[in-house]
Amino acid sequence: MRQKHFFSLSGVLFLAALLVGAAPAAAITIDDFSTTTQQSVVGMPTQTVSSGFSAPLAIGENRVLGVESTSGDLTARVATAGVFRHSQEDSSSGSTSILWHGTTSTTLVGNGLGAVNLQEDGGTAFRLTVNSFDFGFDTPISGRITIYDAAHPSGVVFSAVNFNIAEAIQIPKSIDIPFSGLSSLGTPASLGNVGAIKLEFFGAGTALDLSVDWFGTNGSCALVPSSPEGVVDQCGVCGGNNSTCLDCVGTPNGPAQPGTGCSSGQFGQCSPGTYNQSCACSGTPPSSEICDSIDNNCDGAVDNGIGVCTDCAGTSGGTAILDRCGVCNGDGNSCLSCVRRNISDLLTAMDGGAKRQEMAIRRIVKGLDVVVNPKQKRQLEAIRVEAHRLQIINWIVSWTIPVNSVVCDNREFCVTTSNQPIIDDYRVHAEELRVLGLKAIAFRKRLLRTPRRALDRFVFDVNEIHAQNVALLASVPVEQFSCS
Ligand SMILES: [Ca+2]
Ligand SMILES: [Ca+2]
Ligand SMILES: [Ca+2]
Repeated sequence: MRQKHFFSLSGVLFLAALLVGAAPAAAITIDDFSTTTQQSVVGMPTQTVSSGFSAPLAIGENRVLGVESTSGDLTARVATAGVFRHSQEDSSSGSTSILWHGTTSTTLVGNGLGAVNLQEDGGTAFRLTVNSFDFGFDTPISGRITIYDAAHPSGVVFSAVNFNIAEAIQIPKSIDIPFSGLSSLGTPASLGNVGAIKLEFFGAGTALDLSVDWFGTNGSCALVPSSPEGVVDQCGVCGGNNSTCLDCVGTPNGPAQPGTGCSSGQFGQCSPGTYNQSCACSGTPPSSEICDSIDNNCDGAVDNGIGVCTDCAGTSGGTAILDRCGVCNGDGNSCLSCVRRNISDLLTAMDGGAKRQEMAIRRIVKGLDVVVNPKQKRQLEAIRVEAHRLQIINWIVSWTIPVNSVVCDNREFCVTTSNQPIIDDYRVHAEELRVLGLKAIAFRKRLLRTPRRALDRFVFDVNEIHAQNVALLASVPVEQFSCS
């Protein structure tokens, strides 16, 4: 039996435990093993025995001790000193276990703890505080922690982590077993939805004594969790009563504060309100009913008690209302004075203009490849690369401007975004292309005899194409409007 339990899982799950400093820090407590009367189960050779005990301060308020002996005597005991002891005689093998599942029943109840969140206080590991371990004949003791997912009452979904204690312990020592070491043979159990927990120790054929003072996690709140309350309140306070994060109407983490909107619970125009300094929700007071499609006197009926109202279209009892522009039944857009224009032609011209600037430069340096020395060849290549780089930038910049331009006179209902940074960007790079063109002409002049007329033509091209591109910018709308 021991072989089956220990070795079948150990290959997958074995994890050397981390040994950390002495006294236990505050953390979720699963069990501190306090008890009023000693609880124990003893397994004689090849016996499996288990027994449940009430334990008001342990998780689930109960614990079930078990022993599975394959040879010799083993004892699992929770002593009144507040410790769990695993003891075995010489030549004994087998395991001891403690199961917490909210009941003294020895049949596993996979959701017996409710749905405990073992990470709610920031814990990252199980923590065992070991009071003593004799490590006789240098024989280590192995252990395993198993958590069962509360979504599966039969206990079929579980994850487990193995650990090893391989040193003599004479003064209390905390051993952290990281949650990250949990493995499962199928669907993993959720650390946030734990319904049962089991701790086991496996003896190894020799006399052993292990004394454990405390079992829990390494989180920040040393309380025993209960479901659904947990150990941390809604305000994030360990053991708190939700009182430290109340809004002005007494809801934890609620939105109500003086000055925020609220509903007064009344009808009509009296309904929307604002919390005042004493957190009373005050809204518009009732007024005499008038024909305006609003429940002015807050009695739950619109335009009542004043005869038949005529709407803005002159219809008796009609429902037409004035829009924000003062138009009866209007769509609210008539007063915006928006002009919509598709400027894709303009953007195409800007894009093409940048390409023409690059092409002019390529014409200037044409034919130089055969007359340059290696150093000049690098300069020549640099001119071509830079011309192309600047062209690409202005190509992208051109199409950053929205193709559909909307310009409105009435800014009251509109949000505007400026196109000026884009325009300036294009202008800067167009000028850089012009300067690069003039530099290319000077470079050519140094290297290749070129007729005066041809040089003048290059200069004219460089300046003229640049001037045409800059002139296009005057047609780009400076602002873009978005009206609702
Ligand atoms: Ca204890
Ligand atoms: Ca009314
Ligand atoms: Ca009214």
